[in-house]
Amino acid sequence: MTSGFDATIGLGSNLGDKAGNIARAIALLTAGGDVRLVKRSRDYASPPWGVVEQDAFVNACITVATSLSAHDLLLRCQKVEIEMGRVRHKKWGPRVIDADILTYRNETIQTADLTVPHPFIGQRAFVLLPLAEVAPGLVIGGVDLQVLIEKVDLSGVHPLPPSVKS
Ligand code: A4P
Ligand code: MG
Repeated sequence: MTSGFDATIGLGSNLGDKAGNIARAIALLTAGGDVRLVKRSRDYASPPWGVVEQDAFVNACITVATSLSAHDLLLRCQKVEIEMGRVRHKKWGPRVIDADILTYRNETIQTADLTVPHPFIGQRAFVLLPLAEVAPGLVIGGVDLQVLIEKVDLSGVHPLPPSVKS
């Protein structure tokens, strides 16, 4: 384990109760005890990236400590997506929940079903800003997270006030 966590995970939702979906995904990901939540970012509101004709997203990042391999962690993420009713329609299209592995230890992984670090981190303010909250000293592909943040368009991506549950 490095810096108290093994992996960073990015979460996104733009259907239904978006913040509620993020909270539920974190609870499900960490329910078994083999993936332990180390730190959670605030939720961020962000305009849709990639496919822009869709509803705005809520995004967040977490750091986790885990004994699972990167591949088993991916399977856990996919299990949670399925459990939450995610149906894959369209690349980059609307989703109840998306859970992506952003980094795993300081490994570089390039297999048919897993690319780590996640290839689009450097282009996505909705990943970089919450990631900086939970893993400020992170280096991604040899580049400091803070340097990546300086290069990206941050407009429209802002933290949401904590949701009040009755
Ligand atoms: N895969 C490869 N590497 C990874 C990884 N590091 N983590 C594979 C997770 N999965 C990884 O993903 C397709 C395949 O990627 C998986 O089968 C897995 O084996 P998917 O989630 O089924 O499909 P997708 O949604 O089309 O692709 P992806 O890459 O998850 O979508 P993105 O890139 O996350 O983009 N705008 C805002 N503001 N906020 C968002 O959260 N999200 C997207 C989705 C687009 N625009 C957005 C947001
Ligand atoms: Mg995904």
